Amino acid sequence: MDQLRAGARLRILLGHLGHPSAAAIVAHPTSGTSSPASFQPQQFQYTLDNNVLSLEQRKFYEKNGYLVIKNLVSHADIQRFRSEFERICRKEVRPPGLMVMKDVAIVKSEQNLSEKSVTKIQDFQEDEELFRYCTLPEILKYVECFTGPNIMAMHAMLINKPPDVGKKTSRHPLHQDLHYFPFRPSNLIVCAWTAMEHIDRNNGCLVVLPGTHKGPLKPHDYPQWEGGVNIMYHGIQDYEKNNARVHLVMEKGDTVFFHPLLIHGSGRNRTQGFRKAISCHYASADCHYIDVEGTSQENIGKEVSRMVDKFQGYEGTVDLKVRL
Ligand SMILES: O=C(O)CCC(=O)C(=O)O
Repeated sequence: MDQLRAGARLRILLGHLGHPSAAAIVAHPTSGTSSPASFQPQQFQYTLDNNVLSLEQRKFYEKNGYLVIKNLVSHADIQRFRSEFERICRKEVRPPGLMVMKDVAIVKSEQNLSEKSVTKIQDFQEDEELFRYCTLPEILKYVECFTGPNIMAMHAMLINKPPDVGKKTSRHPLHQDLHYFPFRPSNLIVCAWTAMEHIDRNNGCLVVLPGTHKGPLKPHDYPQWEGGVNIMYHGIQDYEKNNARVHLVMEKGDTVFFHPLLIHGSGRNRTQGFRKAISCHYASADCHYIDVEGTSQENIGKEVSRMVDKFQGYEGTVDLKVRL
């Protein structure tokens, strides 16, 4: 467990085949059965038959590209993640490689690091307390339904959506996470995103376009929004405007698993609170890296390299493969 590959954040969470680690999960049947006699496995391309998801849950994910599991992460764990985030904001801990992002609209007024200025921390794989989220057995049990048993944690974030100061910069434009990932196949990648408090349209819940995981990866770029947009918050313009939108109202501990091609984003935070969620993207150890040069991902690849060179002073060039 926890093998770090070539200085990147590729951690094998569930040991190699035949050598499950302490975090490995074997089948945990939920309601219903996954393989009744009438069921044709070949009709499923996004989920695996490992006796964890019910047939209904599999069908839902296959059709919609996401699945919400209620009350999955304990309130005690969420409190621990929250406390660690606050310690990071107070600079009591500064794990190596951690990237701290600030909201474009409040970066000038809140120059000191604080819960008020930090929109997101990412790449917390060196922070033992936060990285525990990525290794929670209750999360991995579901991740395995999409990636299979050999799982790598590729990218972890704690998002602290600030109260919008009127410029709508707290919105996250509609996007597909695969834009940020130089590895494939996409069906063996999944995101787990856990609400750290009650989240609804008021404080900026996730909005998803069901079924869009069946489409291609679309070109992404910065939206032309008045008031600005946060760094690396690329969005897509070219999506079916008539596609239904679902706003995911979630309670503390509820977790949504979703496909990296699912178009999603989040709305403005109209409250005075800081809306928190913690998430990790996982991929099967069978995934392979691709070269993004000449593809629609070239823009984000270049941006990531530039940003890392600038902010972290790395001597060499760090590319998308290493950073995300
Ligand atoms: O938590 C949010 O508001 C959206 C997060 C998200 O979609 C992302 O970071 O890719």
